Amino acid sequence: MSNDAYTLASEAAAALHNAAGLDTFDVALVMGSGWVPAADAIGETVREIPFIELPGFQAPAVAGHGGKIRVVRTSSGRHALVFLGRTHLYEGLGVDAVVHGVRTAAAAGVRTVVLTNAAGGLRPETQSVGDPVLISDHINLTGANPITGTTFIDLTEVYSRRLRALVREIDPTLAEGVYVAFRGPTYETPAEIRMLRTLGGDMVGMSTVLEAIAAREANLEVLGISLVTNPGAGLSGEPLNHEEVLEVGRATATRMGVLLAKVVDRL
Ligand code: 6GU
Repeated sequence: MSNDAYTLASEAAAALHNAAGLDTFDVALVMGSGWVPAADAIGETVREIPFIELPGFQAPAVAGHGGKIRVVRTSSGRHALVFLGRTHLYEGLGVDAVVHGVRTAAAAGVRTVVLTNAAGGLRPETQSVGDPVLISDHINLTGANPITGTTFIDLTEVYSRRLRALVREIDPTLAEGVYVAFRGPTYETPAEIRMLRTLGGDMVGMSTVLEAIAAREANLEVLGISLVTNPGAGLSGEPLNHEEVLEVGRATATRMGVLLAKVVDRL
């Protein structure tokens, strides 16, 4: 075992190849809160491997984050690694733990990663609760970065234009937006939400951006999709809670699952 984050990801990938009995995977999907119920629609389960059986993975701390990798065979015969749960920066395990899944997927041979999340909507004028929104770009306000050292990485097109166009061919009604990430675990104040609207944000959450950066470092093509589960604080007058995030996920599971299944089949 090694302390180096990239070596640890290679060890996890080897364990994954072993456990799955496959030597390559086509795509990885990270299912955020609210998205786990949609996972069943992606394809047929080949195997499930609990995170705790793989080097470097942590058992998730939060309800709605399942804590295992499901190996799925899609209807077109592709193999997907479906991460049922992710580690968040607010858990305090550090940035390497947050991006370990993406680095493991890259080391396992994946070329494309689909990052999903539940997000607060910053544009209630045009967004409805339960709408998926394609992430066109992000603003990283977590204060963290998965890359250390002097490797300068271009982030001009973190979220692949090609993949966004492909998803809009499947569902032309989908909007695009800029995802802003805070560290959490608090939701934002109404003043912060007003700030984010001024800054050009469209959705706000606590995940995805660090994984997307790590994926670009590994040269993976990234697709990001937010499920808007509630308006940001102060926009609706209602207080926010995690249970409502999960409830919107359950209510939209079929639509999100069908969308993801079509996406992975067309990659
Ligand atoms: Cl309003 N904020 C953050 N940071 N994460 C969320 C959210 C809001 N709604 C769902 N997830």
